[in-house]
Amino acid sequence: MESKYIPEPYKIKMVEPITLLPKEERAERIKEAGYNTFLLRSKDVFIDLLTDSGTNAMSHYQWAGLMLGDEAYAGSENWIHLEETVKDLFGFKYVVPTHQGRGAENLISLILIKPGMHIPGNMYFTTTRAHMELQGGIFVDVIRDEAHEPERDDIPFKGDVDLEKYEALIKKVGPEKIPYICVAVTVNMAGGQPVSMANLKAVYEMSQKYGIPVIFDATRCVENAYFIKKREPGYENKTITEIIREMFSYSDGCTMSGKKDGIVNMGGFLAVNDEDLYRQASGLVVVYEGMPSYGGMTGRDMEAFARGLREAMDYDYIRHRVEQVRYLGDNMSSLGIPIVKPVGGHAVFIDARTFLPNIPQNEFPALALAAAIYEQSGIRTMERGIISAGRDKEGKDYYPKLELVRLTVPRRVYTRSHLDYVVDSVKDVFEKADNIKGLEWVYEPPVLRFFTGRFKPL
Ligand code: PLI
Repeated sequence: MESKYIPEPYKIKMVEPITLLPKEERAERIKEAGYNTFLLRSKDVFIDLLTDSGTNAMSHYQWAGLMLGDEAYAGSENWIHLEETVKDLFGFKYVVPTHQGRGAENLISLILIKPGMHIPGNMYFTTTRAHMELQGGIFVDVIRDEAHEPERDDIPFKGDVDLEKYEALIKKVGPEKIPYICVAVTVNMAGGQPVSMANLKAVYEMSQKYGIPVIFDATRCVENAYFIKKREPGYENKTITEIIREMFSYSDGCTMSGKKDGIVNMGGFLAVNDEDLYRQASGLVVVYEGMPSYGGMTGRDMEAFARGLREAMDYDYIRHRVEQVRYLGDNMSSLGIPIVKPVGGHAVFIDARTFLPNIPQNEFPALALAAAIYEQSGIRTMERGIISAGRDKEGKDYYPKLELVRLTVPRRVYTRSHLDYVVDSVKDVFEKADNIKGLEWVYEPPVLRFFTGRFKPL
């Protein structure tokens, strides 16, 4: 049965042509890219589902805002607008701008993490954990167990922190060895799964008991708020803005990549309530990002970001965004294609272990599948499995339970017919899955290896 589709709550006034290369050329391009979809040229991609990061379409109101860019080195009006917007929407006292999310992750890690400290979180994210480890920190996964089971679709908030795991860590290492807990709303690597309000509240209460700050990764917080409205009793009549306000009242600060739920192409921030933390971050931002009144963003970027954050709170917008992703997932699932369930907020994740049962994890089934999907259809997707997980301090590969291919839907970019083409194309690959071979390394970079690593078929 076909899933219901909500019409786009926008009309198109500017277009960007896309082309589907002939099949032989696609095979050549992916080979040249070392079978890594990150290394394809954008012009060779027909439908780009690599990421929803910075790939959003801005509204006419945001584009109009670009013309109001105040490019002063200090004290830009657009910064004041962005700062006021963040304080108003999220309720924090202090905001430090950064060029994107990882700039904010760098600042908080530099300030709070000392070598040997443990940082609990609801599943790792690549850049977040990399910054923790660069400061000598040890990331500890405290997400509920079911988040690692792609088939489990009976859990509405698969991103929740497991409070027992969290408390066990506190008791084991001592609260003084935990600089903060990082709570991602939603959880990207678990398939875009949300965290419930009840869990956010409980995590905050436990953290306060032990004197541990709670830092949210707010990157996809609006999608999380939508899921709370839809799935958590008591929130059905609340606005997205009210839900966001309550969510962040259970935290001491956040990092945010504006490139996702900020509906912009570039931008980020760190927001906190503690004045001393703010002073330290303002000192460091000058070294790594730029003045505390731009942090690596242009004035026009900041204006678009402030406007994008407000637009993201609109119910019609966020409903279409999340339901569009669900439409893609439901239609793939109804054909028997194994995906992570329930479908998350920003992407459909194919379970590559089930799709390609004959390829062992150390032969990179998820990347092999991503390469095959490109070759079949010109659609670009992303590996989220063993390659993304990287190696530990001893140089051993992490073996994540989830070996996934992410089909990430950019905001306000593609229409229903694009998504239907995606479903048809993945179905074609699924029917010929036996022909897909595993891969081996040709070049492995030392950090964040998935971005630039190169491979060849076995
Ligand atoms: O790409 P940045 O530096 O603006 O943000 C880093 C970042 C932090 N947290 C989370 C949950 C992310 O998803 C994230 C970036 N995500 C990317 C690039 C993605 O493709 O999912």
